[in-house]
Amino acid sequence: MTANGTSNDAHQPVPGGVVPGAPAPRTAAPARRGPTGCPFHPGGEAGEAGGGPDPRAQAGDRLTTAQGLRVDDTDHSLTAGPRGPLLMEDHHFREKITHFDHERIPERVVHARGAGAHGTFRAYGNAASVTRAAFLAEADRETDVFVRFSTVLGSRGSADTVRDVRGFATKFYTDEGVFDLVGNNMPVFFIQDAVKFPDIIHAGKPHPDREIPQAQSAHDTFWDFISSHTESTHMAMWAMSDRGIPRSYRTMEGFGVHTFRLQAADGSTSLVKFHWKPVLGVHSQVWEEAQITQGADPDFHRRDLADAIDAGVFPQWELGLQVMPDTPDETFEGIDLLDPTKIVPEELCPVQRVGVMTLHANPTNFFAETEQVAFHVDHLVPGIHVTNDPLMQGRLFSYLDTQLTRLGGPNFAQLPINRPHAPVNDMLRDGMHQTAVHSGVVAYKPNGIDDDRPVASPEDGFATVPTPVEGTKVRENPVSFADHFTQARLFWLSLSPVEQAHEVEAYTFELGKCASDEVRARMLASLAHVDDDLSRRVAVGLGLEPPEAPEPADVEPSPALSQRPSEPGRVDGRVVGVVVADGGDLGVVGELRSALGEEGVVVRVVAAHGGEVVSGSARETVQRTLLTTRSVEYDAVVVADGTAGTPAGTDPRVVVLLQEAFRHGKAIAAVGTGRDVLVAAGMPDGAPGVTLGDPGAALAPTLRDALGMHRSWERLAMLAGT
Ligand code: HDE
Repeated sequence: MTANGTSNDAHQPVPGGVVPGAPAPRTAAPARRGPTGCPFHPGGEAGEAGGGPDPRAQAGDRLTTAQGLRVDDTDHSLTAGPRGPLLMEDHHFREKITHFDHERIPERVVHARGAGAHGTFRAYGNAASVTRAAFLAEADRETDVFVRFSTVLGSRGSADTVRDVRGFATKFYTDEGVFDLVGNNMPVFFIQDAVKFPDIIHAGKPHPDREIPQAQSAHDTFWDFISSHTESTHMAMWAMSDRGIPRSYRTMEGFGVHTFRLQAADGSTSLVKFHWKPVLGVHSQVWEEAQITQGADPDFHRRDLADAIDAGVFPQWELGLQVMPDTPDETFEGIDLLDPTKIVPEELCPVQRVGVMTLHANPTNFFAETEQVAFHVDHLVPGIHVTNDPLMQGRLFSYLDTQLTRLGGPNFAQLPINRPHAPVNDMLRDGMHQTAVHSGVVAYKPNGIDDDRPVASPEDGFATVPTPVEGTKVRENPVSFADHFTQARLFWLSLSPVEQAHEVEAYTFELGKCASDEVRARMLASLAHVDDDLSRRVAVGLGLEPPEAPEPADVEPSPALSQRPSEPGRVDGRVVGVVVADGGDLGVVGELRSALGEEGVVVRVVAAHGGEVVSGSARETVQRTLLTTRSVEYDAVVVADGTAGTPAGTDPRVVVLLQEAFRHGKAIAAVGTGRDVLVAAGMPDGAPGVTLGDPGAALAPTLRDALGMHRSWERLAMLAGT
């Protein structure tokens, strides 16, 4: 044990006289205990190293007070007689209620609503030429991660599927310390300077008078801000696109947004943008579906993530790097790499995949892990460095600062979810909620008492890349930050016609919810700078005069920005709902399960009643009734043979289910007389993505491909009139 006390050993007798001048201890320190009374095991915590109960879990099978006192009765307060007043003496009542009164901590000021999961990152090894960060550079090295996905605007209890930006924050517990990649599912940001962050967030949050609307951008203050800060136009285009309403966290891309400076072992540096590429492809809901989901299942994304992990369908993303030369002007192909409202199109600089992340475990306790996890842009490891992007610079201050309030003091790094998986010897001492028991008397440098330990590591510690800094103190943007529309136009022109129609619909909806004529007019003027057709179509929807559009910029579209797949992708965790009835054909359920189950497709039985459906000797357990389900739960709907004329086939809710699935571009199929149910629901004959008549086994390949394309894009095009 060193004098500054880094040992974890329990029951270590402290030898007297080791520290000159310190009083000689007479007794050994007591055995250390976890927060719930379990002893720590030597060499680590119980449950982690040597087995035994996890010291962080509740211990024993008896109800106790926080002091470990067994409780005789927790259902009756101590009163002066059965009808008398409560007595102050009731220690159990006071402790229980006091603790309850303080159960909440402040929610995150942004990104309050989220869900997390544990996993592993495995490096391919090809990043070694770019960074010395071992977790990226060494082939097959595995690093533990915790990821938290989130929305931005809503409160902790708001719905998952609102139109919003999604947070995608990853904590890598590397051997060299924690690295946090605190990104979003969109590659650009609304503002170029962090000093405006409180303004954009105040504008996006509910109006302060009535606290309405919750978790929505469709209101005056948000669009007042966006239309007054034209640098927001590009990001707003992303938020109004299908990216603003993801199908699942599992089908979202992630972006580090800022340009980082990476340094290789030989000292060479590059300017780099981080990307997460979902193995399942990038997919979204459609707007009506997202709205219905907000009511039918506000926990849709949280549930989807947890269910997938529970089912062993582990979500995966590949980490990608766009590597650009570190030139003095920090630009690439004319794009200012310090401007967080700009992307570098993948066609100009390909994304090189350098590793894969697999999420394989749900949190044990939401509060302890997902709520208490503390990310910080400044949690870096050797080989990964920040740049002068003014947004990034501001974030370097904000994340540490916010944790002090949210997690109640400076020791949040000691919370189990935030603990590094590398030795910590920081000489930070005391403070609220100190859980380390530092021994020794030395907590300063230099020191002669403990051989000047701990020592700095000039050879492999984190050393800032020496970059020149010069200039006059000013409050102004670089001139190159002034172009606010070219990349917004690039985004628009890169979308397929269906995606463009969704974009128009989103703007028309959002501005249609604004009461201020001035805001709507200003926003239309902004859109006219992006594209004449876009602003005209939105103006028509709003019933307003389209503004004059300036001469459009000449831009090359980036096909990589479109979400429309060119061929069927993976279908893991996709859900097929099969509507069945007593006495009808139940065989289709098993046929689809055996044909699609191996690829991770979930087949759910939907019927008019709960329990089981029975047909002859066949029976199937019902997973959803027409009362408990809604179309948004399915990626495809099948109506089984023999359903027509039954309570399931004639229930008006089946009509709603099918019509919604139809409008949302989902695959629909009917077997045998199931066709009559489709006809009764008004499905047009021969509509794209609607399959009639095939028995289950023959249906499976068609359904598989349809699920792999995510939607019937032809049907969506037909519905959008494009
Ligand atoms: Fe954040 N952001 N942010 N942000 N951010 C927070 O930190 C902030 C920005 C992002 O799941 C807060 O711990 C400023 C960009 C994510 O716990 C806070 C600016 C990007 C999360 C904060 C930005 C992000 C946060 C609130 C400058 C994408 C959730 C609670 C304009 C690259 C992390 C907290 C989690 C959270 C400040 C801009 C992503 C207040 C000042 C750009 C994913 O510190």
